[in-house]
Amino acid sequence: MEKNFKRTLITTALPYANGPVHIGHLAGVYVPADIYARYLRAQGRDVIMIGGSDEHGVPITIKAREEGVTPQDIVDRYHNIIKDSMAELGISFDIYSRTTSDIHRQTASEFFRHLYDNGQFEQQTSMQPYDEQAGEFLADRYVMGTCPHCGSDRAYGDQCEACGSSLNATDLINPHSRLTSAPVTMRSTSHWYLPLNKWENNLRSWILDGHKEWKTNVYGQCKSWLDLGLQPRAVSRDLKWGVPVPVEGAEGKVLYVWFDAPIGYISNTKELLPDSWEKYWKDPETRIINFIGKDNIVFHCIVFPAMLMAYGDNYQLPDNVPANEFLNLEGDKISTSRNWAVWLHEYLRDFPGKQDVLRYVLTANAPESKDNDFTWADFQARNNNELVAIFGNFVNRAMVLTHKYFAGQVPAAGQLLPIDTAVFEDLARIKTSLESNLETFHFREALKDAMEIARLGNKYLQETEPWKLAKTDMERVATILNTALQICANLAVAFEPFLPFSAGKLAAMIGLTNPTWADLGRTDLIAPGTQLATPELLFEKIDDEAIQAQLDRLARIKEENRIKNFKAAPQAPDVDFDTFMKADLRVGTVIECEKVPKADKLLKFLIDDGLERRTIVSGIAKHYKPEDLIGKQICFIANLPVRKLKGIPSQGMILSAENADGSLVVIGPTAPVVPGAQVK
Ligand code: B3M
Ligand code: ZN
Repeated sequence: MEKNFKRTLITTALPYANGPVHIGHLAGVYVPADIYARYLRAQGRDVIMIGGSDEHGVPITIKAREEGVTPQDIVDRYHNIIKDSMAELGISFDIYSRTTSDIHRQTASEFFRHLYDNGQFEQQTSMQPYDEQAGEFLADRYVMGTCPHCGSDRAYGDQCEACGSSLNATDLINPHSRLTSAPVTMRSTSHWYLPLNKWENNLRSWILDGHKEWKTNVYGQCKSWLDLGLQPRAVSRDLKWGVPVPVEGAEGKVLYVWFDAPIGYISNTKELLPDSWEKYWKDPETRIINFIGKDNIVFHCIVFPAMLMAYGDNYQLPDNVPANEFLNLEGDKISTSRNWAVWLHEYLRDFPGKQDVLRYVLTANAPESKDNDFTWADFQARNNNELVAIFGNFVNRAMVLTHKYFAGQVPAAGQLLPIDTAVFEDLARIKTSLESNLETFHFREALKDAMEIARLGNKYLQETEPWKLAKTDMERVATILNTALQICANLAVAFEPFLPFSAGKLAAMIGLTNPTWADLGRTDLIAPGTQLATPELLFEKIDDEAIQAQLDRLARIKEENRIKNFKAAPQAPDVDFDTFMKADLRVGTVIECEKVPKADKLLKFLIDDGLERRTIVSGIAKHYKPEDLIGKQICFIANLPVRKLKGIPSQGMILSAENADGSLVVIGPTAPVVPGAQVK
């Protein structure tokens, strides 16, 4: 439901401070939120954008334990990396704070206490996993055991990473504690629950009747949650890291991370505006927009709104929650634990000064309505074929021609044809579409609109060919270049939300100061006589080597993961010694090696075996070039019956080891031995 509003509060999901941010976070949340905030600011609207790190929760404690440091050390490290890298990317938070701040702890604590005092919680007792040796309750993530679905013995109490099924700690076979390895027992413990069922009707009418305009993925997820019926949800945990439950007798209990984290939006607003924060949260003329990823929908559309309803005091609910789907990387799901990601701080190190290229690619490819894939080939193509070839090229031509014919001064348009108005009719049409896409969170389409302006500019110069008129009609050339430069100025305005660095550079080059959104579409943005700066390229080609370096890095990570995930096969049943000794294992030297025609797996060897030489056929052609094996010493079984492979009698079997990726490595002695040496 559209309403009149005076101000906008933009919130961005608070990233967990247990790792740096990656392109998935950026494409899903921070880049779109930043585009929107910059757009509203350029319009002179009252807007604040709130961000911060989510510094509680179990994964942070696990990481701290693994590294032998405190949870505070972990969050300090990642909070700073995240904060600095997002600032460098130009994400224009009005505040980027953290949930370990005093003001947050107080705010979250007070929020809980207020609900508690007003009887908004139910207390319930349940059986929870417990580690007798450590004397602690165990979060699901701290319980490990055998997966009932796939048999992996490394499943966690919330999920099995081997088969992907989500679990309860009680589903695991032989559950044991990750703290001490002790077997897990069950103990009863009491927690506070928010009865979501009590708010179900309010939530239904607020979302299902009141917000039909929400994105279909968001609306659909809410509807299926509501249709299933809501249950009370625990909002406290037995854990040492978090905001203590502010109730007597609650020692050793903290607020559940998903209870305190969204309150972080409120605390961070308070920290930013100690005197006026309330109008951003409690005035019905404020519009609240939550930018999040799809895995956070239920918390932002159901749980947090129920918390706000339960609190009362005029807290406003979000007007829109434009959640995005996921971005994959080179066809695989991005994963912090598998290091399968492009990390923002590493990108900024590897591509200095190219913030806008990443912003551009992530917007052009934003997973707005379905999961999307980031590939380095696409990154390079979009930079070279779009930013360089269209946007950069147009601006550069306009600049260079003005320097050539008018010594770099913006020419006055000729008398007869003051400005090419047809161009500006196109601009007006683009502006309408651009605005409507921005207002409705269709940032990919909005970016296409902005790019349309650059295409328009290129087409205009291509059709008018001012370089051909220079000898005969300088008045016409003046009109054309004035028009082209006004298009450049429009580009600086239109691109500011998307590519703030390049838009700023462009504005400075053409002497455009403090443009606002209202300037978009104007034909008189830069005055005749304005001196242009020396032309500088807005974008540069990205070469194949830079891309290859990134692909190599990903290939290395894939390899590392393969090794990490390799699980040795279970040991085979015993074989008695005498039987084993019957196998005649020997070392031989490869004299000849060649591919077997019409058999893509087979290599044919001639082996010096210290006797008469023998032929062996082996299925390793996919793993070796024949010439690389000639002269090598290899281990083989000498006394197998002769077997014909592709018609060739093979007199033995060459031994190889199978690597984690299925590749085969031939086995040989670690120092030269005489051909025919027996293996004992
Ligand atoms: N930290 C989950 C996430 O990063 C969580 C978001 C909190 S928003 C209040 O996906
Ligand atoms: Zn499993």
